Amino acid sequence: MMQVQITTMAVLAIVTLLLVALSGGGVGASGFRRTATAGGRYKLQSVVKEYANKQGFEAKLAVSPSSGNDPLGRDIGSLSFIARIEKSTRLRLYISDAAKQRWEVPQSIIPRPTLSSDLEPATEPVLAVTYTTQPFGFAVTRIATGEVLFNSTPPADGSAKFNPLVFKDQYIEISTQLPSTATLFGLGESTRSDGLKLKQGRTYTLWTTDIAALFPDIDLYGDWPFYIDVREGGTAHGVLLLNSNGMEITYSENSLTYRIIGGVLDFYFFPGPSSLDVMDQYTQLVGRPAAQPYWSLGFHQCRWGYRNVTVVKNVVENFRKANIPLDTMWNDIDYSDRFLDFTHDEERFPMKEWRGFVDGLHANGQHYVILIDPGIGSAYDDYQTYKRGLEQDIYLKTDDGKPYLGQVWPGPVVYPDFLNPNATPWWTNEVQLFHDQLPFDGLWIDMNEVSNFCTGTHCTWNGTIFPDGITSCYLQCTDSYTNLDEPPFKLNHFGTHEKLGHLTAAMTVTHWDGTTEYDAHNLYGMSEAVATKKALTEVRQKRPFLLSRSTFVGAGAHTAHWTGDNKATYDDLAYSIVTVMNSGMAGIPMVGADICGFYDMGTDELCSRWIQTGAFHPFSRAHTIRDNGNKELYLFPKTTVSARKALGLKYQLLPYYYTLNYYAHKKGYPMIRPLFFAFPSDPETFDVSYQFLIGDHILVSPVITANATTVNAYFPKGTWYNMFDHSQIISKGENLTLQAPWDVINVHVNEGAIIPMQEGALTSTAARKTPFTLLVALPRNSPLSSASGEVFLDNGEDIDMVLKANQSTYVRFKTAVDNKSGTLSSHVEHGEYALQERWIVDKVIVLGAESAVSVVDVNGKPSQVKVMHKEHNLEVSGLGLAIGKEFEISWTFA
Ligand code: MIG
Repeated sequence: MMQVQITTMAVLAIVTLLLVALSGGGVGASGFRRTATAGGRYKLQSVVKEYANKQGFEAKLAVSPSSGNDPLGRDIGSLSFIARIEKSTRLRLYISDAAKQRWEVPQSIIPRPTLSSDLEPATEPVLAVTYTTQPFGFAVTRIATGEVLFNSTPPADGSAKFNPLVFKDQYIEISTQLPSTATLFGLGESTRSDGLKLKQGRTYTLWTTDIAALFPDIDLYGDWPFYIDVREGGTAHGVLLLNSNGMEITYSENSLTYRIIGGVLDFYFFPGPSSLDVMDQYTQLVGRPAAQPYWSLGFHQCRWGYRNVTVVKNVVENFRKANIPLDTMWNDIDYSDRFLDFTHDEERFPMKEWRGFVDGLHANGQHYVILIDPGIGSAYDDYQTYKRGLEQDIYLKTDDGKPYLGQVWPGPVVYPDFLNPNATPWWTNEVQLFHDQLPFDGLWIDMNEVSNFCTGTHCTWNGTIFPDGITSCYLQCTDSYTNLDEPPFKLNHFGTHEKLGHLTAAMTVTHWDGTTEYDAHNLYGMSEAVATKKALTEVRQKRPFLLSRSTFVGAGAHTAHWTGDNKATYDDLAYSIVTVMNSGMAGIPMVGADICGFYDMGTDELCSRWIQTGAFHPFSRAHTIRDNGNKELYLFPKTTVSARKALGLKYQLLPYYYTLNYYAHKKGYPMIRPLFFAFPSDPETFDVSYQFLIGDHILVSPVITANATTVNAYFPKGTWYNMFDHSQIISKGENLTLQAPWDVINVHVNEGAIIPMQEGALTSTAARKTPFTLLVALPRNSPLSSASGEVFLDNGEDIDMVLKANQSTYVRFKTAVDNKSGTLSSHVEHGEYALQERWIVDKVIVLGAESAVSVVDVNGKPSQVKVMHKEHNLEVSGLGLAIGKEFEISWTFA
């Protein structure tokens, strides 16, 4: 048996040592062992190519012994195994049929290096790969520590039970050993009944499904085959399986098993070592999250059932009267004529009045978003969008070459094939034609799993026009199911092992190039998002905003996301906190839940709690189903109070959120983060599911139970200050009970942070023009301390979000304090833009300033600023300093 590794010589020594240590027959601490296990199906036959600089190799695997034709199909006889160090921080391991090209995620969906792309010049790799020849298995090791991160060979001591690699046409199985020191996060999308970290004994089904998000623990709208593994001590790595086929991933004791119904094994390993590093490395491959326009971080109001322009006008007016911020008004399908995309009902939404309304929103610095569905109504001769699509030949087809017929709101529909390169120009033209009439600011793409009210392979329509609101199937379907609809391995689809084509396009339906829905199903929403982002950018020539229900890994590069159809219950409120963090970890950081619940009315108290939480999610939108009565925030007295408070703070924090948006775009960092992201060496944080961090520094501890007046919350070690009253908590790293009567949301900033804030306002457009306050948080009772923070400023809607002269400004703030004095200074990059916008820093609040202050100098000179010292807070106001120009404020303690 042979062990090979593909790294530099220095590394070779370390790895060899590791293997030698294990070859004595014992099981290493890492669980890696060389002994062959019976029942292995593949052996490594030969290494056929080694890349220069030990950057990888290609090998042939041969089936041995074959399992024959078992119920899951025949083993593929010969496989290629390719290992490539694509970068020092990215290891790719690829296994596929050696004889035949199999389905892979198209480059148009995730552009990335191919297997024959040139490798980047060799640098010190962080990860090494080793393999066993028979049964074939591979292991990925962190070179610096020798820790094994992934190991597909079953341990001989039986400490984990799984098969070595199985590779058939419609069934691939691969597992990894996991030590007890591993904690896993990710693998979505699903609503989680049991919190954030993955739980042993659970199976995660990845198949995009139109099912209400209120049902936990089953396949949901998105497909995110990516996890982060944080090991004891806090070192993180990420594992992506880039495969769009349906799969189930089972987390068992000491192992994780993938069962995949097609495609290839295309693993990418990202070494971290921090979770933010993992996000950086992962989004560098799948796509950096899209820059979001400034206004999209404000509050959004939506509902299904805003029947006419007057109603929506009144809602906007009522928000103003209630003094609750509102940036963006939405319309669901209600505006459309017969539910057809890019049409409007002239009676209820007369174009002149409707356009006047949208112009009015714009004049007031507000925005407007409308919904479209992918199902293109095919029942009407006068529907030009449908006809133009037919002419362009861009619909999904059945095997007889006809457009595949499904049914959604407009009745019979056909579905655009967004993988077809001709679909995007057609779609862009439709967006353009409608935008020419009504200048909407964003698009909401719903139902793109893709949803179908019928199940069938070949469906026809008998000409009856359906009554409004029919969700049962009215088409006649004659079904000829194949092993694509019913593969030998049944996914736990819909939580009931339904056929794969259940309430979606049939699996035999084909795309332009012959690709089947069987392979591409999970990419439908993502492909629509790619096309829609392109269309919106081209049409508006501004930074696009779109919201997609269905997503795939990398969808964050194109779209925002919401957690789907939840319910007005405390459980659903709790679920939303977890799903929002999971979406961020999937690389889709612009995310939120339907505030106050989609189904059911709920209570004032629940809605109050929900806005207290939802206000702080990056995408903050209230939405509800049409069957519900009105439930806008201002209709409930308690909710109104909470909304003013929570959104009031969110709006003050918009510069901080926007800077997080910049980092999400630049580095893939989630805007909302689990606690372990910032406190990885504190293992208590791994179990915190229902609190979240805004960036690294602001902790939100929401109430998620009825009738509560307190909340139990975990505070990592350090000093934390309440964002509303600046009261302090000094935590040893402990669970604390905080006061939380109905109108209180606990939001705390931790030591070491400088938070850029502005004054609140009823729109982000107005808030953006106000003076800045810098909130500095220092540890209590520590004579020497420091804090830092930053702000990114641009006009909030340029297509590119980059640091560039005259277009944007980046400022870093630093505070250093000893027991006699303190300074706050700024370092400015490209200040011209901020100077031109005349932004000023007017106030500095230092939390944790132990004594009163005798002198304040600004830029080295005594100044006439107003100074207040109360308990541990120092407040300096009347500064009037241009944020675009470097400054230094210093003070001496009395
Ligand atoms: O079949 O457009 O999740 O937010 O209000 C329901 C109507 C279709 C589902 C979305 C929901 C939206 C609704 N849509």
